[in-house]
Amino acid sequence: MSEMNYQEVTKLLEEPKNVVITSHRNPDGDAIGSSVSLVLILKKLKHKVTIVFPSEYPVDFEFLTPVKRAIIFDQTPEKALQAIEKAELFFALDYNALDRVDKMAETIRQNPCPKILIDHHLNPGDFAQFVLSDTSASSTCELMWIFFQQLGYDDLIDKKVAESLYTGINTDTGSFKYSTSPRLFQVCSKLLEKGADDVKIQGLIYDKMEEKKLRILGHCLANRMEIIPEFSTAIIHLTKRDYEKFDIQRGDTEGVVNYLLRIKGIKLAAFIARQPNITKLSLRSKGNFSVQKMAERYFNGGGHKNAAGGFSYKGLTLTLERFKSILPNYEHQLKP
Ligand SMILES: [Mn+2]
Repeated sequence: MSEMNYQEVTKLLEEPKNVVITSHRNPDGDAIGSSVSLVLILKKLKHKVTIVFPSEYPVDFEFLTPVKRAIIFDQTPEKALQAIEKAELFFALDYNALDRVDKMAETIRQNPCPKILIDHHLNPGDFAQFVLSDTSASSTCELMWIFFQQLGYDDLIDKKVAESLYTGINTDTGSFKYSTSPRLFQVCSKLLEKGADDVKIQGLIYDKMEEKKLRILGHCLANRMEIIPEFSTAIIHLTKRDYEKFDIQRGDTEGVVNYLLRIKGIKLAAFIARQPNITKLSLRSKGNFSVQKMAERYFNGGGHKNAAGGFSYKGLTLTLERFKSILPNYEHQLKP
């Protein structure tokens, strides 16, 4: 692995090439924004550019239109692998290791073409010859700006490129709630100078909830929320009847559990819902309390320290009882 050698990269990009851009499984705003910005720039330089994602991207980001032509490995694996085999120059954006691209990894390894990695996660892998890795960066999109500047491509950054980069920065910082820095705001200032319409982009990303989803959220908060102050815990549960009445489909209740953590003093939040054969739990926590351990130990699950999930074969009432009965085991950590 070597650092980014901009002179060599400039040379690589002088002649039109078959370029493949990849990002991680379940591509998010940063993965999509960085990939799209690079497509737009490289097309101006007459390269043939293909985005290959391991799995589908959220339709929410289709306003960055070049993403619609991305090849999705899960949908057309042969097409994806063929594109990677034919690559003369390869980009890995927003991921640090080949295990993030699953079954595409071997084909990527076997293609001897030059590879460029741009990423902000810890421990960048050694599969790329050129690496721009900065864990202090908010996002890969912030690093794309620096990459383009170092290559002298400032003139190629137009409104569309700027809006792609803004999308990744906005989503990876939780709307500028974390991972911010003086440099980030400088970059954003430049993006706005390039014509990025930040208000429009935020509307496109966030203000698109279906009426049904907001009504489900309202029902959860008004009728299904329970607070257990002595254990700093909040619970929302949904019954089988709720699912029928509100015609709740997969994804309709996503994010509901997070609202509980907005309540002052709440350290543990649980969303418990009756599914056809099991009762599912989504757990969230603040600070040091590990819902991962709780999910592993009591609910056949796992995840991360502050976000985990699990299930029980018991019905809703029994699962709720069980959840409440284990809270005293965590009294030290959960007491206000
Ligand atoms: Mn990212």
